[in-house]
Amino acid sequence: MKAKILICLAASMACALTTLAADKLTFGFSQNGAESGWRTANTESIKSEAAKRGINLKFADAQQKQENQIKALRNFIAQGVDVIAFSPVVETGWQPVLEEIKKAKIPVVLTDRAVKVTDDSLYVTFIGSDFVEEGRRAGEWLAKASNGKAMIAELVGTPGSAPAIDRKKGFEEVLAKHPGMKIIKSQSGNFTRAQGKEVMETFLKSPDAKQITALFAHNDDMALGAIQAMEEAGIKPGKDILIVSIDGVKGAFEAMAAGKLNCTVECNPQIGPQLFDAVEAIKAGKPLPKHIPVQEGVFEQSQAAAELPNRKY
Ligand code: GYE
Repeated sequence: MKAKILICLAASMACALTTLAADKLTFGFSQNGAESGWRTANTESIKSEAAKRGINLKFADAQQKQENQIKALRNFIAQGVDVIAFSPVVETGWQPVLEEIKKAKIPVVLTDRAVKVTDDSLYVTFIGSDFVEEGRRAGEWLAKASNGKAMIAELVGTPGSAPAIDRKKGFEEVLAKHPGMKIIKSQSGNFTRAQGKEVMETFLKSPDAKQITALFAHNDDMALGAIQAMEEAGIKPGKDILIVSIDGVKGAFEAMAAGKLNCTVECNPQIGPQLFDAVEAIKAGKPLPKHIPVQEGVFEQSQAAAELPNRKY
């Protein structure tokens, strides 16, 4: 009798386990790269949340190349994943592959960066920050800190990417209200520390280098590279040149605590929990808003030491 019960129990457990395995959601995520501290934290947030929820994550890194990302998306279609999400490296050129995904009836979530398409039914929702607002926040901080007088060098993000386009737009909106603030140099550093340093070196070698009083970097990594270039050129970052950047990574807080960076505008990469809430809502057939914003703030030097121990990325 006992043996029979045990056999029954074992059989139903096995059955429950197979159902669980069959129910396990398969999720394809195409990350745009590994270019910055922000990106590393973003990948970590998505991977750890997938593991926590027992989601079968298929992860692909596109190394900041759209063609790699399109290949990864087509692979996800071929594998018949339940949901696809991706962080699009650039804004344009997605319509055809999104149509292929729609034909395959796979729901799409955009994370971090938005796309330009004529048909917004090609994705369910976009989870990400308001990059124009981040640019405005950086501009407003600089206007205040410089009393509306600044000759600005700008380190632009990846060309054609939503954060590069929108941060510039928001920043320039503020400049339009301050005739004493001008961008006198502007070049892309592709969101990396190495290229941020290289471009700053060229800025500092140009004949009008002495005019630069401020730096706006579209992300912290490029600002950190530029700080190195300034120090090597005998310039005091954060003093001779005011520096404002975006992201709020740990390295930026360390640089602020050391007096080398003046301000960072937060852009929160920890979107794993919001992403999988959305994925699970889609699977449960619940409606979602077209844009799910991410919460973030602005931090100055005076707050850096106190905030540093709280930084998770
Ligand atoms: O600011 C930058 C990264 O898309 C918000 O991409 C993201 C940006 C982030 O490389 O560091």
